Amino acid sequence: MSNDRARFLIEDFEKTVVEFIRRHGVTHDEYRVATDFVIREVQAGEASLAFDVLFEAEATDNANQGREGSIEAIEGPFYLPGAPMLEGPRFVMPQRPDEPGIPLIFHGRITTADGEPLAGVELDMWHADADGKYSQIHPGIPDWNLRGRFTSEADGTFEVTTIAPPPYEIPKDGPTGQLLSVLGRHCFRPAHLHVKLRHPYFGERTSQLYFEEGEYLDSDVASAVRDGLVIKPVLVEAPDQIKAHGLTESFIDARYDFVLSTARTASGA
Ligand code: MBD
Ligand code: FE
Repeated sequence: MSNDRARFLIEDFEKTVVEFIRRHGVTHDEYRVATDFVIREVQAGEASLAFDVLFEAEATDNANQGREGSIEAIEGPFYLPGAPMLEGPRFVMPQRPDEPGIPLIFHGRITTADGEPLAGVELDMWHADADGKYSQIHPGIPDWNLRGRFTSEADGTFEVTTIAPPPYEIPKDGPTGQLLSVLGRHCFRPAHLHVKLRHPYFGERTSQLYFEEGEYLDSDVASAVRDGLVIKPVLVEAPDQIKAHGLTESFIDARYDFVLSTARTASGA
C-alpha cells in the first residue's frame, strides 16, 4: 500500500468514525468499550478474528473484482507461515496417530486459463481437526497438526490425504463470541479447507473450499461462502479404491481445479 493510499484511507476512516460518534451521540464509556474490545481480542489470542468475521469477505470480494481464474477467499485469522513440507510420493497432512475424523482425499488440477498444466505450484493447507480446533491456536494439539505444504505434479495435478473438518465454531467465551452473542448471531462457519497457492509467476493466491450440502453454508458467521468455492464431497466405499489411496476405511473424495491467471476480465477495470 502506498503512503498516499494509506493517508487517503486513514483520513476517510477517521472522518467516517467521527461522523458515527456524532450521529449516535457515542459516550465516553461506549467509546472505551470499543477500544477495550480490540485490546481484549488480541490478548485472548483471537488475533483478527472479529474483524475477519465482520469484514474480510468484503475486502476479498473487491480483490476478486474483474480478475480471471479461480476466485480468492478469506484467509481468516489462523494461517501460520512455515508449515512443514510434506514428503511424497503420497502427501499426507501432519496428524496424530489416532487423529479422529473421516479420511478426506483432496485433489484436483492446477492450470492456466488456457488449460496449460502448472507443475510445482506450492499448496499450503491448514484446517480444523474433528473437534473444530486449529493447531497452535487452540491448546493441546501438536504444533503443525493439519498444517502442511505440498506441490503439484508435472501434469498440474495434486492430491493430499487428510481428515474431513467439521463446521468451525468460534469460541463462545472469548471477546468475539461475546460480540456475536450481543448481536444474536450463532458462532459457526461451515466446514472448510484453507489453502494458499504459490507460483513463481502467478504469485500467491488464498483459497478456501466448502462442502456441498454442509451445515451453515447459508449462514456462515463470516459471510464468506461463494459459489465458486463449494465442492462436492463423494463418499468412497469401494475396497479397491480405499486400498489404492493407501487407506483402510471409507473416505471422502473432494475435487477442486484451480485456474491461475493474471488477466483482467472484460468487466474489470
Ligand atoms: C476460521 O476458521 C476462519 O476461517 C475464519 C474466517 C474465522 C474464524 C475461524
Ligand atoms: Fe478457518
